[in-house]
Amino acid sequence: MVTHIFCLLLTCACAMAAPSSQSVNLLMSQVQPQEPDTYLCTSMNVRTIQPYITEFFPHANMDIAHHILLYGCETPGSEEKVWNCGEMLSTSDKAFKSAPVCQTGSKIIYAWAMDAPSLKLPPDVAFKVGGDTGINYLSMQIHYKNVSTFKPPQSKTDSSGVTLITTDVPKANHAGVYLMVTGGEIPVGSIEYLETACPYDDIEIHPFGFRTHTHTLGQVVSGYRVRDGQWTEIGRMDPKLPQMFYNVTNKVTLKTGDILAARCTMQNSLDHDVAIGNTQNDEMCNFYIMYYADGDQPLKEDACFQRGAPNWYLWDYPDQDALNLKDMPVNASTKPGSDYIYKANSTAYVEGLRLALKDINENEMMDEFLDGVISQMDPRDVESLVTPEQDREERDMANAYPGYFYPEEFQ
Ligand code: IYT
Ligand code: CU
Ligand code: CU
Repeated sequence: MVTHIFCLLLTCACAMAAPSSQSVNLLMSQVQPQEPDTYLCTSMNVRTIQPYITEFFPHANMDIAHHILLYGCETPGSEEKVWNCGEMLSTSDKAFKSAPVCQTGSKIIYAWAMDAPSLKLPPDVAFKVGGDTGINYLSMQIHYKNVSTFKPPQSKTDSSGVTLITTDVPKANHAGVYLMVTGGEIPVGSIEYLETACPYDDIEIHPFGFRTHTHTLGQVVSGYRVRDGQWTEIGRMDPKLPQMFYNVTNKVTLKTGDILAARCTMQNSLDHDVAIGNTQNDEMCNFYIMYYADGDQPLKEDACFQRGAPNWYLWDYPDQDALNLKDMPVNASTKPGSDYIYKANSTAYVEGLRLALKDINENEMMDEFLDGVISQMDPRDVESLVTPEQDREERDMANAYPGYFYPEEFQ
């Protein structure tokens, strides 16, 4: 009996010393940013916390903070308690040193913007940090929009941030984020498509959230899985809406043999060309996929980058048979809830489309004639045959890639 009570006490004491779940605050330490659009970062070493993160509770007010991003870093951007980590390093508040969010190995793991609620990962899913995950620090970036309350006479301070629910009980599935990203540029006065696609060749994963990111020129960002030539939307969003993680459009899985594809539809109404780059005056084209996978094996590759316009469009993807562009949804450049199609019209796009369609026509002609006919003909005659007649050309063009749009002259 005595030992029995002793045991009970012991279990109880152990449970108190190491509760299986803890909440951890990652908050700004009473900062007073003085310039609008200041981006501040603070970080924490993950050795001090339990390794499985299952939930995120934001503490922020949308009148003050425009967005919060939480990153896992291999090494933090700075040793400072708080530093300036803006994409637009020009608005540098002299009170803070400037440094990137992470020095090395950055992975986005949570995003808050405007009215985003708390994020609870699916049951048995956690973001793992520490150990061999490559995540040694968590860095939090807050974009301060309105700073008037931090100036005299109010001189308030800010402690916005995120509370993490962590546990040391291993979860069967781990969460991760896959990034689709392009380079490229958007010519003055045009609508342009920045596109990327990659073969998926890894363990089976289950996407459950997506986030889009562009700066001011983005109109629509959409992402897809292509399996057996069939396109399925993972997510589609107006990037001018809060750039947080939304639920996927379709709960599909990704496995070896699939292709991931994404498009940012950009409209440049400014008076100069805009290229992809790291400041707010440049553009970005990002489609993030938040997923979970069985076990804790990380992906070999967690980003898909292509050069983007004017040098790369989806018709430049090497395996066109597998990509099967004619199944690309026509609403890829339409904002959810609207039916307006943003049709690309840049010179590179129009020229590229013309060439891509010419290839298709030639291939189809070849198929029809290859057996027998061509082999018996004079090569010069073959050439005149594979050059399609005008009306056939127009019909084929309209049927070839429904997800692409034909400039007036093609219609
Ligand atoms: C040039 C570009 O597109 N930069 C993006 C993508 C990016 C994400 C991560 C680049 C790096 C990263 O470690 I995660 I290097 C970019 O900077 N996107 C911003 C955040 O920094 C993540 C965004 O809000 O999506
Ligand atoms: Cu912001
Ligand atoms: Cu950006």
